[in-house]
Amino acid sequence: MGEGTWRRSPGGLVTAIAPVLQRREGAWIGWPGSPDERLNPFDHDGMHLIPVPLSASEVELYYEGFSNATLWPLYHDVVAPPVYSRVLWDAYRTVNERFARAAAEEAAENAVVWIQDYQLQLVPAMLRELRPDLRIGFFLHIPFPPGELFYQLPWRRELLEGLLGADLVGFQRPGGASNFIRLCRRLLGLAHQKNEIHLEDGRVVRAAAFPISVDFGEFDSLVRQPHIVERAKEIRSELGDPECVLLGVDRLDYTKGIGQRLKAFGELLHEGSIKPGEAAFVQIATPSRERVEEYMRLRDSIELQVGRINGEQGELGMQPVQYMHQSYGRDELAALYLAADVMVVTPLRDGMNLVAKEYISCRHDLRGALVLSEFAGAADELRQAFLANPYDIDGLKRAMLAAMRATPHDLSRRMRSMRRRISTYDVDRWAKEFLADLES
Ligand code: GDG
Repeated sequence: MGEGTWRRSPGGLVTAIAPVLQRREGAWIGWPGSPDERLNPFDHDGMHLIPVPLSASEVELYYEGFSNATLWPLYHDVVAPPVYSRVLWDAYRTVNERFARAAAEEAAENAVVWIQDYQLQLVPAMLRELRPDLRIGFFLHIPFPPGELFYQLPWRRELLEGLLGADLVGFQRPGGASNFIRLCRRLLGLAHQKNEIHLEDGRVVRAAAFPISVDFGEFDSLVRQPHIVERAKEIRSELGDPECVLLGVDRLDYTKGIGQRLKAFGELLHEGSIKPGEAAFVQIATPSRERVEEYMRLRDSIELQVGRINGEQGELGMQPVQYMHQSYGRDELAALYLAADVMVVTPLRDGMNLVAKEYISCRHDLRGALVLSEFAGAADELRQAFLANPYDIDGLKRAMLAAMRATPHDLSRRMRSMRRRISTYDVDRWAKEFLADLES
């Protein structure tokens, strides 16, 4: 494949890791993104990439199956029913083994290997078995569930033992780390002291929170460029220059609470709290995991909901909800953030949520309001957002209205303090702190 044909996959993990890798001289071992493709290692975008192939059936069983139909819903409060299937599990183990072998072959003597996310939870132990000389870190980008949910998993012991192959296991929130430590005690009978888990062979595994962040500087300077400022103005005028632009940006995923925020917005219009033409809601729903059944169902239900709201509350030439099932470039995304008065981030459960932090990074004008779910990891740090429980539609409506009606003085006070936080704890600091802890 030619250099020009590579595209980054959307989503939080890639957004977070790419700048870190570009700044260090590491290699990234990963799946190139299309089935049955065998490629040699290559350099792209300042990164050394080592492709690990997946067959079409592995994409179905390992990626769409065990990763995204079993682990993803289980780890997100079972907001959709997880699929438990031994065939999927076998594929998960096989693919994890392949990644462990690839890392074992690539890593230099005593190198540091940092394994990312729920698709690879068996790799730490498999890799340690092959290469005991390595320093192994693992970071989970999604929530780690409490025992009450994790116990459902037929392979719960195997997953814990897989993670315990690492020297350091990182989570987004302190709650994830303590869930993990407690499970190691209850399920495996392992003792712990504070955040150190003591294994029977004398090894010590640390578990701690490292809240991930964004490249604050990149967004901050991007939105100061004239073409982005211009485009933001253009977006508002294309929307008919409403008083208020509300924005949602998510992968189309059932954990993101897109239906809840649309319901809240629809009710506000219906009951007249928002007047026709006063506000436009732009929902970018990036296509994601389109072959997983729950995602197909979600798409249908969101599109039905959007049609209803527009059909009932719109007028000819004026649709209150602008729904885009498309993927956008960085610049357009930044312009959208800059154009939005209210950013609406309402996941039912989310490891962190980078979109919330990206919005804050873009608002050097100290305008704009963030409505944020209490169930996003980002809510720990962004206390000055308009926090809401997305299951409580009335509460969500109140938060959205409060954000729309807030005074410029209130907004700038909130924004300044949130920007202070994100500019200090950016993605580089996240990586440095994790790696420093791992290497210590
Ligand atoms: C997982 C965890 C955790 C979205 N649409 C487009 C686009 N995006 C980018 C956003 C943002 C990223 O994708 C989404 O990140 P989130 O954090 O919001 O959500 P997940 O994808 O679910 O990420 C999450 C994250 O990992 C990191 O640890 O925060 O909790 O679920 O960066 O900007 N980017 C472009 N076009 C799009 O259309 N270019």
